[in-house]
Amino acid sequence: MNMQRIEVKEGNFNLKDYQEAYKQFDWEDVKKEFSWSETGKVNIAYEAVDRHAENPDKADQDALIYSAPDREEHVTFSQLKKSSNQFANVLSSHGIEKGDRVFLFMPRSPEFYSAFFGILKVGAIAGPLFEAFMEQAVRDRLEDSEATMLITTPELLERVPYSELPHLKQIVLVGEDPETNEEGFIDFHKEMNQASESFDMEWVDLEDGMLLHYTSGSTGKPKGVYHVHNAMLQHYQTTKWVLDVKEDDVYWCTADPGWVTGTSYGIFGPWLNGVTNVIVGGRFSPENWYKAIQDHGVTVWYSAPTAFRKLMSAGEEAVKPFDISKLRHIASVGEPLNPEVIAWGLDAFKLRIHDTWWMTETGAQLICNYPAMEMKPGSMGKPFPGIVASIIDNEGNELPPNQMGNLAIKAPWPSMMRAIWERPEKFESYFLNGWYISGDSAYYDEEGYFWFQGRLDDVINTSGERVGPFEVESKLIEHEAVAEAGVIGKPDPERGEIIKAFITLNEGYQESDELLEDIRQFVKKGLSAHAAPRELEVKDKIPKTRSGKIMRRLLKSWELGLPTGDLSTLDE
Ligand code: 6R9
Repeated sequence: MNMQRIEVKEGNFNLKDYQEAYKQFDWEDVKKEFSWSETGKVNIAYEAVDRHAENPDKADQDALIYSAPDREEHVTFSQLKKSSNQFANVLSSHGIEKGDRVFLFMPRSPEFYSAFFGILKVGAIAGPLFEAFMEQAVRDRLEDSEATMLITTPELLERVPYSELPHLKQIVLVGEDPETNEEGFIDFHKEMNQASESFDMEWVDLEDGMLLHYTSGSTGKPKGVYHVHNAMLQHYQTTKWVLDVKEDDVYWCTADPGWVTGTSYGIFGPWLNGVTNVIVGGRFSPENWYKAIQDHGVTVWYSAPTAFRKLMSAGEEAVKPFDISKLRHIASVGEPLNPEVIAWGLDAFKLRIHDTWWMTETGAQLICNYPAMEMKPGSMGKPFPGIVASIIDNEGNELPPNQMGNLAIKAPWPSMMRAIWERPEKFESYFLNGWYISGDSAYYDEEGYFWFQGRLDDVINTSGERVGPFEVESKLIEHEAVAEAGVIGKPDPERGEIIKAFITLNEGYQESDELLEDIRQFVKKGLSAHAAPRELEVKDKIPKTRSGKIMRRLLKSWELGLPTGDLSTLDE
C-alpha cells in the first residue's frame, strides 16, 4: 500500500483544527437549527418533511427519487408531507395512538416512506423489518414489541403468523388488489385515497419513542433497541459534517431501513438536512449501482465495505462505461473498511472512502473520518465533536494509547438508545462506570485515531498473541486471488487458538495447494508469522448478515459443529 495517510479536502466541517472544533462544540447549539427550540413543539417528521414542504423554496424539490427496475417515481417534500398526512389519518381512524408499535414489513417504495412518516406523525413507534425475514424472525419481533399494527404486502403476508399474535389487531396491505375481506385487514390504497391531506400532528416530547430496531447479538433472541425523537440532533449534525451534504446534493444511502443505517442515514439524516434522497430498489449488481449513480447524478454516497469489496472484485472495467463524475463524497459503515478498498476507491473513483463507526444502539455515527481530516487507512477515525470515546479495561479504567481493550463511549449522547424493549436489565448491562461498552475491541494511537480490532467475541488468542480478525482479513483480500475472507480462532491444544481463514476466490483462480500456500506466505510476509492462517478453506460464499457483516460466529459454529444460534439476519 502506498499511502499511510491521505490528505484533507474541504467540507462542511472545515474548522482546520479538529481539537479546537472538538472543544468548542456544544449540542445545545445544534438545537437552534430546529424550530422546536422556539416553539417547544417536537416531532422528527415535522423537521424532516413538513418544515421543508412549508418552505416555498423547498416544497417542490424532490425529497425522494425512487428507482426500481419496474418503477421510477419522484416525490417532492410537499407530496411527502401530504401522503404521510393521509397515512396518519388512516392510522388515527383505526385507533393508532402515541406510543403504539406499528411495524413495517415491506420493500422500499414511496408507500413505505409515506407510511413511515405517518406513523411518526401520530406519535407511534415505527418498527422496520427486513423484507427478506422469514416467519420466525417476523414472529419474534412482533411478539416482543407487542405491535398492534403491521403494514405489509399481500406477497409477504404468508410469513406473518397473525392468528398466533394476540396483540396484532390490524394489518394494512399495500398491494394492487389485496383481498381484505377478513376482519382486521385494511386496504392501503383504498383508504389513502379517501383520507384527508391535512393532519394535526401529534407533538411529542424529545424523549418520546419513535423507533424500535431489532438487532441480534451472538446469543439469545433479537433485542428491541428503542430510540427517541431527540436523536434528530445527531442525525442532522453528523449527516452535515461527516456525510458532508449540502442543499443541492443528490444523496444515496444503499442501506435497507431494516438496518439502522437505512433509517438514521437512509431517512432522517438526508431529510433533516433537506437533501434529495435516492432510493434504489431491485438487486445489487455493479452495473445497476453505477447506473443509479450516473442516472440520478448522485453526489454523496453512503454504503458498506461488503458492497465496495464486491465492486472492487468486479474491477475498474465495470465502472468505465458509466459517467459517475458528479460523485464527490463517499462514506462507509457496518464493518471495518479495508485499506485495500480505500486504495481501490482512490483509483476507481478518484475519491476517498470515509469510514464511520457506530451501532444500532448508538443511533448515529460516533467515530468518523471527515472530509477535512487526514485519513489513516484502516482507522475508523476520531470521535465526532460532542462524543467522548475511550478504551477501557474490564474494570472500567481508561487505557493509554496503543492498548487493545473495550471501545467505550461516555454516556449519554443525543441519539443513544433509551432502552432495550422490556428488558431493563439488558439495557443496564451495557454500561460500566458511566461508559457505554460497545462490545467491540479497539485501540487508539497517539494522535487520537481509533483502530477497530474485532467484536470482542471474535478476537483470536493464538499462542498468547491477540489477533484481530479484521487485519488478517484485510491482508488476505490484498492478495490478487482472494475476493473475500472471514477469519476465526479455532481451539488448539497447543496454541490456545489457531487462525483459520475462509476465503472466496476471484474469477479466474482455481484452488490448489500452491495457491493456498502462496496466500499463507503473503499474509506471513505482509503481516506477521503468528497472524498467518494455519488453515485456509475455500468457500463459494462467506456468510453475512443483511447489513453485510461477516458472520464469524457462524463460521466458527460450522467449524466446530456447534449449534448456530439465531440466524434471522443471515443473508440468503
Ligand atoms: C451501523 C451498524 C454494529 C457493529 C459494531 C461493529 C461493526 C460498524 C464499523 C464496524 C468496524 C466500522 N461496525 N461500523 N466495525 N468499522 N466502521 O453497523 O450498526 O448493525 O448494530 O452493527 O458493526 O462491530 O459494533 P449494527
